[in-house]
Amino acid sequence: MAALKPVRCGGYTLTFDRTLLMGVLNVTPDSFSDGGRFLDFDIAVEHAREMVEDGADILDIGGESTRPGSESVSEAEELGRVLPVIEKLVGEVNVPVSIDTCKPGVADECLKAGAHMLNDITGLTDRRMIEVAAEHGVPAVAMHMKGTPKNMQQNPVYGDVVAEIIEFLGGRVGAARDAGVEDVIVDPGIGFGKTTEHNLQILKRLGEFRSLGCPVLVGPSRKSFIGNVTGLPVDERLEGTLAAVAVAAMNGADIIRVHDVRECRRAAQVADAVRYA
Ligand code: HH2
Repeated sequence: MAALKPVRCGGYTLTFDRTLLMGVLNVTPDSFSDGGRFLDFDIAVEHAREMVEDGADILDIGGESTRPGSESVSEAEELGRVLPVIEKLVGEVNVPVSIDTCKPGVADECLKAGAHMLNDITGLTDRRMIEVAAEHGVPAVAMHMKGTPKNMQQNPVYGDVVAEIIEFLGGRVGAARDAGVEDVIVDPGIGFGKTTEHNLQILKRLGEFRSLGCPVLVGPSRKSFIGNVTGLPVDERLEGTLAAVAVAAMNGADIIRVHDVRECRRAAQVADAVRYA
């Protein structure tokens, strides 16, 4: 497989000679694992700084929970949560800042404020989202989801889960590139319309997503499949997350989206030592 070309994010360049970590900052009252912890501006900014110190290569800022069963919030509400934090962080941290949203209006405002990357859990299926990414010249993450957060966990069925997701993502990469988005990052969307078995297959066969020729991002952190395997609640899934990070790195992840950056950095370092040995 040809080496991936570096991805430019504003003044930053992501290179793929080790596993990169995207640190999660949820400025929400209701995210599945950390809802309410970072709604306060000062606490959110402090946590972001800590993640950078701990080794985050990218920060991903979200203002709307997409946990199973969640309801959408208004654009104004979402912007009110994320925009002040993004404005503050782009001026002071030394890593790219990504906006995690499925609303083109939110993406546009945050990119105008200086965010460097767009993360769309709806896979760039809204034409306007592709246009926003192209207009700002930023890389865009296209994530696969079956259904919507409200209904996605109601008996998701696939033939070959990996093949179906690759086909979907291939279409989104083509559409985004045709509209002028230079760099698309693909994400199979762990937990978004998938059973535990589907998520395990995705991690096991992650290398197959490299056939798309794009960087592969994956987000296993603290998710239910880890709870289902270990029988543990969300606040006791760190060790399971570390195992998933090591497996993802070994199986070809380029970027892993995580909450516990310090611990995941250490796990990824060891996995990378083996991966690149
Ligand atoms: N997972 C979540 C949110 N955004 N983006 C990408 N690209 N990939 C993911 O796997 C992914 C994502 C869900 O996790 P979290 O943000 O912690 O929870 P919530 O949606 O409840 O805020």
